[in-house]
Parts: sequence; C-alpha cells; structure tokens
Amino acid sequence: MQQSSELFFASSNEHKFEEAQRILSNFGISVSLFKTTLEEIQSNSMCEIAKRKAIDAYSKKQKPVIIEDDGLFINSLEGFPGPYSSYVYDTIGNKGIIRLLENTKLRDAKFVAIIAYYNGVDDVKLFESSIPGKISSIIEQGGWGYDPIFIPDGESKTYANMFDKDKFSHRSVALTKFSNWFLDKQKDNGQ
Ligand code: ITT
Repeated sequence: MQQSSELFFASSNEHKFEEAQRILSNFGISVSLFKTTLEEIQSNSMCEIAKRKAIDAYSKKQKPVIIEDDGLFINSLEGFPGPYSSYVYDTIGNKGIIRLLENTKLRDAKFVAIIAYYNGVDDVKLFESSIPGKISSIIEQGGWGYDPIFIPDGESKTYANMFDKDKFSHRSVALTKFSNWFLDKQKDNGQ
C-alpha cells in the first residue's frame, strides 16, 4: 500500500531519482522528484556534504525531503575521487579513471551512498551504505555515471550490465535502511 505523506527526492540527477523511486516503491513509500541543483560544500566528509544538501533542499522546497550523496572511492588512489566524484565524472570521466589505473592490478574500490532526510523540525537523519567492488579494465556499454566501470564484489559484470542492480547497489542498501526507519516513524505517528 502506498503511503500518502508527501516526500520529495531532491536531485539534479534523474537516473538517481528513477532508481530511488523504484526501490522506495517496494516499501510502499511514494516519492516525487524535486529537480534542483543543490549546494555541495567542499568537504572530505560525505556526511557533512549530505547534511548541507538536505538543509538546502528543505529550504527551497519547504516539504520533507531526502537527498543522496554518493562517492566512488578507489583504494590505490587513496580514496579518489570520493567526495569529489561528481566533479571528476564531469571532467575526466570514466576514461580518465581507467587511464589512472592503466598499469595496475590494484583495482579495489567501494561505492558509498548517504541518504539524508530532513523535515525542517527534527535533526537531519543520515543512512549510509558502502558496497565493496572493483574497477573494470574496460568501459562497458550501458548504464549511467560510473555504472560502466564498477563491478560489485561477487559479480563478474559492472552495474551497467546487471539486470538486477537494485539488489546490489549502494543506493538500495542505504534506502532500505531509510525505509525501515521511515515506516516505523510513521507507525509511531499513527499514520
Ligand atoms: P545530485 O544533484 O543528487 O547531487 P549528482 O549526480 O551530482 O546528483 P552525487 O554527487 O551524489 O550526485 O554523485 C556523485 C557521482 O557519482 C555522480 O557523477 C553520479 O553520476 C555518480 N553516481 C552516483 N550513483 C551512481 C550509480 O548508481 N551508478 C553510476 N554512477 C553513480
């Protein structure tokens, strides 16, 4: 059963929203896109970035919001691009990442997601996930963002070629944590 309360997913990235909407619908949580470019502070802490994004989103929408901040951390590059993943994707892109790892077999990485929820009243609530994996040696076809180069542990294909990405994704794990908390909170509020 879909919950009736109004919840917005604030993002400039429609791919993220489409996946989030699909994942949340499995919990009966309905969400609408609030398409906007959010303030992204420069910080090494994804939690700090996510908190500020949530506060910015709420101040623009004046409704309960969730935002998501993601980062791809590559071990042999000391965690680069990490909190700067969006900028790095828009500049050197997947080609640049593959080039940086050209002569190494050390391809371990992790995809981190932070979901932040803010209703303008309570403190910002954070939900984290971290999915270990590796960077492929070639750029696979399909998907979006870093999908064509990220292979989650235990799989042989990148996110781009998995028909069940939601089962493994950083987004899915963080949103599952959020959903369980959100549904409990609604129950407590008698909704
Ligand atoms: P927002 O407006 O929501 O901030 P964004 O695309 O800037 O959208 P992030 O900063 O959270 O989002 O994401 C960091 C980068 O990681 C960005 O380039 C995304 O495209 C990429 N990314 C995040 N999740 C991904 C996924 O599931 N598959 C592929 N790339 C992903």
